[in-house]
This record gives sequence, C-alpha cells and structure tokens, in this order.
Amino acid sequence: MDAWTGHDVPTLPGKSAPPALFDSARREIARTTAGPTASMYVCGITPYDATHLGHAATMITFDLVQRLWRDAGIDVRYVQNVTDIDDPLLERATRDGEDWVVLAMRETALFREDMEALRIIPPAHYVGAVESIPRIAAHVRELVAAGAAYQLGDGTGDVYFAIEAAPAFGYESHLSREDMLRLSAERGGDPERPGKRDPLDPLLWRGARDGEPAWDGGDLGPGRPGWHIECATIALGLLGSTIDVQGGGNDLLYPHHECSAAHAERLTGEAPFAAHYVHAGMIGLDGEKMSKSKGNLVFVSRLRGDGVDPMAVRLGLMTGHYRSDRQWTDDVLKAGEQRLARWREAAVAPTGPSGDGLLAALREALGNDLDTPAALALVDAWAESALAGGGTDPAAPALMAQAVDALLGIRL
Ligand code: 5CA
Ligand code: ZN
Repeated sequence: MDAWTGHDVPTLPGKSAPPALFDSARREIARTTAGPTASMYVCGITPYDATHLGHAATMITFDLVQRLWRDAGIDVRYVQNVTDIDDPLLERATRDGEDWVVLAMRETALFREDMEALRIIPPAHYVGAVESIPRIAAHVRELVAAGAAYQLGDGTGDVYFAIEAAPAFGYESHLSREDMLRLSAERGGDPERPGKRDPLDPLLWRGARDGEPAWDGGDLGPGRPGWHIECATIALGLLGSTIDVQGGGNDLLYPHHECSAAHAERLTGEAPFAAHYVHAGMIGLDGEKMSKSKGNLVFVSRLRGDGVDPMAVRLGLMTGHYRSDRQWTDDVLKAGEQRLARWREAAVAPTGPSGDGLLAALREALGNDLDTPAALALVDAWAESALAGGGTDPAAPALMAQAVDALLGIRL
C-alpha cells in the first residue's frame, strides 16, 4: 500500500558515525552497521483506532534512527507494516457495526496524515498483512513441511509453530517461562488452549470461522494469518535474512518479536534475524500505558485539530529518553511549545555560538543510543546564548535550524 508523503531533509556539512543503539538480545549498547546500506523493519499500527501519542513516540524513535543513518551517508532500506487483519480490528468493527475494511482504511489514512504532520520520513515500503497473505501462507506451509509447525487436531484448521523447533527461543527477551506464559496470555496468545504441544506455541494460521474473513491457504485450507508470521514474512520478503534493526515498542518484545525472530530464523536457517532488536518505552497517561484497549488515549489528530503545532508534540515526545516508559501530561506539551518558540527565535538571531560545535555535539549525543534529552539541552543552551548576544558566528543560526531539522525532525 502507499506510505505517506515525505519532505526534504537538509544535507548537513560533514557526516556522523552510524549510531550505537541498545540491543535487547545482547542487553548492551552497540554500534549499528558500518554501511553502505542499513535495513530496518518497524512494527506499525493495527488500524482500529486513531494514532495516539504512544504510536507517535515509537515512530519518532525509528525516524531518528533513519535520520542518523542518512546523516552517516548510509542508504536506508526501511519497511513498516500495517496489521490490517487481526482479532482486535474485527472485534472493533463488530462492536461498531462497521465493515472491517472500511475501518482499517480510514484509520490507516489518518495515521498517514499524522505521520506527515510529525515529519516522519516515510518507509520505502509500507505493507499490509492482507496484501501479504499468499506469501505468509507459503511460509506457513514451509514450516509445516519442515516439521516446525503442526495443525491442531480439533478440526479448526489452526496451525501452530512448535517453539521446540527454535532451540534459541528466549534469547531476545530473556524472560522466565513463567513470565512468558503470563505475557503470552496478556498479549494475544493462547497458552491455555488444549491440544498444543507447548502452551507457548504461537498461532501461524487461523482456520476459517463463520462470520470471519478468510483467504485461500492452499494445503492449509482457508483462513487468515497469525500475527508474528506476518512481520517475519514481510521483513524477509523485502529486506532479506539479516536485518540491522527490528523495532517497535517494548510491549512487543515478548511474544511478538521473540516469535517473529524464531519464525524467520527457522525459515532461513540464519540467525540472528536482526543485529539489533530495539524497543521504545511506553507512553502513558495518568500512570497507565496508553493503549486502545484501556481507552486512555491522546490522539495526534485531536491535538492537531485543537491547533497544537505538531513540532511541539514531537519535541514533547523527545523530552524523555526513548527507552524509558514515560507519561504524557499538559506540562510536557507546554514545555514543548515553549521550547519550540525559543528555538524559533534563536534561529533568526543575527549570530550565535559556533554552529559546527553544536552540530558535532548533537551528532555525538544522538549517536549515543538516541540521547534526545542531551540533544535538546544542547540546543537550549545554544539558543539561550544566541539570544543573549553570545557568540559571533553569523552562519550559526541557519546551521542550527538545519541541524535540528535534519537530525531531530523539527522544522523551525
Ligand atoms: N500491529 C502491531 C505490530 S505488528 C501493533 O502492535 N500495533 S499497535 O497499533 O498496537 O502499535 C503500533 C506501534 O506502536 C507498535 O510498535 C507498538 O509497540 C507501539 N505502541 C503501542 N502503544 C504504545 C505506547 N503506549 N507507547 C509507545 N509505543 C506504543
Ligand atoms: Zn509486528
């Protein structure tokens, strides 16, 4: 499907080193690829409701990765999916008496608008689950043929992945079996379902049910794809067997990313699926994770409708470090608005402290696991100094604006 429209990203003088990022599997910060290309797969939305600030924060995180790679002269191959068929989408459509296709298309269209407003560089490939079904079904059949998957013997036609076929299972999330069982139940799995070889085995193919959409699965029979195989198939098809970054929020670490990696590694025989598994923290409201199921949402489109500058929203979401779970409050937004106004004033100051110095410091801060709090503080200090008449570099204000645009995605 179509992604959204991009915008020009200024080219800065010199170049940075590829960023170092925290990898959940190795549990350390490590330098990403040396180039000349880098590949990234990010788990996108399930379009049954509007884009909230949690989605936005995660998309901004991986937008920063893309910006830093580009600044390092690396050619970026970026793929993002849309889970345009899954239980939550069907449940919402049924609840509201709406056609699930119409619901998915409407919310995906709104997501595109929100991404554009937040100046997120679009992925090269924006891919839906539905359009990928023939490839997903082929992968499921391959896993069955290889003995890594099995059909449940209860007549439903449901097919499960056997985690015993993935000896390294658990290397990404490092969870105890008890935690895996709990999270699997909380996050779309079915550990209690009778007939599975292991309660943790994830669904690959759901046989057709009355009243649910279904597609041809060949030998699998009609049905629809499981969630984790969707992302494994889309990533493998467009990016190949070892990608540089697999990204998403930390709510996806287990079971989603652990299972996607296990599927992909079993299909290709190559491991690890991703050199870096990168997870963004959860944005919360009133002390709870912002989530569609809890309903405690602040929508990007709502803020835009209220006349809030999307750049202030972006700055607000970058105020904390991407890996920390953090709260969205009115004060976070207010601080974002004030900061934006101050930076805009400073960008048209006649002179400022060294622009080259600021650029080098920004590259270093962001290259260190996307340290946006440090980066924002650097620009704040530069702006205060420029506005106080400090510094004699007449080119600095323009360079500051360009650097903030290219590296942080903030258009002044
Ligand atoms: N379609 C699947 C991924 S394949 C999915 O998780 N969809 S989602 O709509 O629930 O989330 C879309 C993206 O936003 C995912 O990367 C998810 O991890 C992230 N996300 C969801 N809620 C939050 C939140 N409160 N804070 C930060 N990121 C979030
Ligand atoms: Zn995914």
